[in-house]
Amino acid sequence: MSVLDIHVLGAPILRQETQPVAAMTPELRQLVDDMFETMYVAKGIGLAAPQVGRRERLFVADVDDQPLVLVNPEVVLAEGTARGEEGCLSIPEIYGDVDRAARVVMRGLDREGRTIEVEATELLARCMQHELDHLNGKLFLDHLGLFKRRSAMQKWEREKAKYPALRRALITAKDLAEQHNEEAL
Ligand code: K1U
Ligand code: ZN
Repeated sequence: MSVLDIHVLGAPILRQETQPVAAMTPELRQLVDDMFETMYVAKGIGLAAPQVGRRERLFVADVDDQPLVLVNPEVVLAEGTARGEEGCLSIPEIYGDVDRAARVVMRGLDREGRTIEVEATELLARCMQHELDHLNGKLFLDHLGLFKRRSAMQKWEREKAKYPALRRALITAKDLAEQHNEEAL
């Protein structure tokens, strides 16, 4: 498995259309596994394909130790409204309160290409809607009011200097240990 770079705000892929997946293949299962590994290293609860530079319509999530893969997701039901804080692995250090449906049911394919339906509330419902937005080129900032969005963008203007290539390379525990060993020599 590999840890992939995460594309950050400003990278065109985050605003582009995604393509439905025709069939799950070994290559796409590998992508799913790499996305899980990347999400865990980044300490996120979700990750969508455009965030790792891919156009496939799929995302992964893990809330409460329940890994979820949803390919070609579609909303079957959305009801109620709930406001809650969101972050984004593609916009590090920026947070904002977003109104989402309180309960959703989404249908899609799992890692093996079987049709599944997932019913969710609370953090999982929020996360799934955030990830579906990524597949539609939308970011949580787009849900903020003018004032909050402007101040988030001002903060991001400072943060983004850390990512000149508009990519976030994650450091794994193994990389850190290797760095430490090299310094000790
Ligand atoms: O898609 C992403 O950028 C991942 C994002 C998903 C998300 C977080 C919070 C609300 C909705 C969707 C993250 O995982 S950012 C990390 C984070 O903010 C978080 C991590 C653990 C628990 C709660 C939030
Ligand atoms: Zn995000």
